[in-house]
Amino acid sequence: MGREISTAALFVFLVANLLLQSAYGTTYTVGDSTGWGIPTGNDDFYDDWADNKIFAVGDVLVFNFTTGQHNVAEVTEAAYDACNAANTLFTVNNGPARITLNRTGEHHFICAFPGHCSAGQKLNIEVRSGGGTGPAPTPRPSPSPSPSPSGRTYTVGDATGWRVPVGNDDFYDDWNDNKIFHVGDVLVFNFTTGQHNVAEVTEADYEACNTANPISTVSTGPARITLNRTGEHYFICAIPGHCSAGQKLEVEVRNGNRTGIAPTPTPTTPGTPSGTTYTVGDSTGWRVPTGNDDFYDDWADNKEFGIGDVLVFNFTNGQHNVVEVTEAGYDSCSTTNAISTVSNGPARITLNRTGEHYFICGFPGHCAAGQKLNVEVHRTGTAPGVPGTPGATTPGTSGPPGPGANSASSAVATVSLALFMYFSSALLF
Ligand SMILES: *[C@@H]1O[C@H](CO)[C@@H](O)[C@H](O)[C@H]1NC(C)=O
Ligand SMILES: *[C@@H]1O[C@H](CO)[C@@H](O)[C@H](O)[C@H]1NC(C)=O
Ligand SMILES: *[C@@H]1O[C@H](CO)[C@@H](O)[C@H](O)[C@H]1NC(C)=O
Ligand SMILES: *[C@@H]1O[C@H](CO)[C@@H](O)[C@H](O)[C@H]1NC(C)=O
Ligand SMILES: *[C@@H]1O[C@H](CO)[C@@H](O)[C@H](O)[C@H]1NC(C)=O
Ligand SMILES: *[C@@H]1O[C@H](CO)[C@@H](O)[C@H](O)[C@H]1NC(C)=O
Ligand SMILES: CC(=O)N[C@H]1CO[C@H](CO)[C@@H](O)[C@@H]1O
Repeated sequence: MGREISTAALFVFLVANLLLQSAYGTTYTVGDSTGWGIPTGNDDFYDDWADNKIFAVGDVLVFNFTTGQHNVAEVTEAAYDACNAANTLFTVNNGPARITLNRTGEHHFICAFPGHCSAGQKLNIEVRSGGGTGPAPTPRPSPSPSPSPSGRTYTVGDATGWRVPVGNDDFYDDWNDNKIFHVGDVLVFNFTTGQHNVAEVTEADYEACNTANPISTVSTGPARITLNRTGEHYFICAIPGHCSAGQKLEVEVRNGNRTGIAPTPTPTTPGTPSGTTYTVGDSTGWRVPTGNDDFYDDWADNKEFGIGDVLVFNFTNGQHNVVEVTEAGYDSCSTTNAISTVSNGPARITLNRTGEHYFICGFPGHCAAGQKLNVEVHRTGTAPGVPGTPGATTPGTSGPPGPGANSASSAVATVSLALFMYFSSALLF
């Protein structure tokens, strides 16, 4: 049964894929002969490149770069604007990278190598629903259904950035003095990662420069912090000695909002059922297990995961990270084609799709020593009494290992996507 389904599914997929490729997929080499690198003399090089092009679902972008010198990461709009590579949607490390445009709307790509994005190695494109390179029948659709609250952005300390002030302990007080902050505004703390960080703390901890119980800490600079609530906010650098030397900022955020900003700027993801939160490894957290290579397998063993559930990987920044990888990457402890990487702990990862999920630590040797987790997510949440359909995602054992080792569920998912893309494109004619 399983073999019949996956064979039939594979056939349909191949046919659909052929039709798709022959009819629609245009391949673009990003930057044409320049390829994907830091542009020289023109920060807007990739904007200019994209300017006169119309992209459609099924088109392929080729990012041509030398492996190890650049990479390509898809990021959110906010991360694109800030050149923040900390939470990419996915990263491809091997060039040339072929990326198929699977969905409509804005796509934001950056090079995640330090400094590259801010020097202009970034690309923002809009993808239409289909029709490839044919004449464009419709005007550009409105970019995004979710209105991005456009608060004012302040760089804390202006050109000085976020560091221990010299000669004036009240430097950040002075900076802040004549400013009025509103909900939706963004503070950019510009600092060198590893030399400073920014922690939000309570008033008492601010006064005492106590770094022990921060409300939140961002270790990757520049850090963009959206002011989400009214009232006083207290920020310090949690590196020893920095706060008491004046690297601290207190701001008051007002109730009012700027013209055109919705009162509640950042609603939670719509349609996501509130799930169960699991701390991976419980009190052990996420680290190289000692004495039991199967520690994380054992941890996951008696648990049922559903869409909307959250995995918290608790680890110390710089000592571990968490990388979602393919089954092959998991088996071989390779991050070469990572789906996503989170470098800041504790990392909260929402389980967005059914099927198998593979997480490893990307630090050398950690995965091989057992810092890896494989979970299966069922369609339904973890509400008691709702049966899952475990047979649908059991990896096939009938075929030989190798290129066909995809699970039946991912084949079906791929076919569904291919058919959806094919039929929705066909409807245009
Ligand atoms: C990528 O760039 C290299 C070096 O410029 C070139 O030789 C190669 O043909 C390019 N590949 C693609 C797919 O454009
Ligand atoms: C597009 O979909 C395919 C098949 O699901 C997937 O392998 C690929 O990573 C997707 N590409 C992007 C850019 O999401
Ligand atoms: C952060 O500081 C560096 C070095 O001073 C500067 O080059 C960069 O433009 C600043 N970034 C932002 C976002 O202000
Ligand atoms: C603002 O709200 C968003 C969404 O709830 C959250 O992810 C973010 O961390 C919040 N920022 C701050 C500074 O609290
Ligand atoms: C993460 O681990 C640290 C150190 O073991 C602990 O103090 C903290 O409470 C843990 N955080 C979470 C979210 O579990
Ligand atoms: C889940 O979906 C949200 C919103 O699309 C995205 O920001 C997040 O990265 C996704 N998480 C995973 C693990 O794919
Ligand atoms: C809470 C609040 O002041 N909301 C206002 C935000 O701005 C919009 C547009 O100016 C007003 O309509 C809201 O009343």
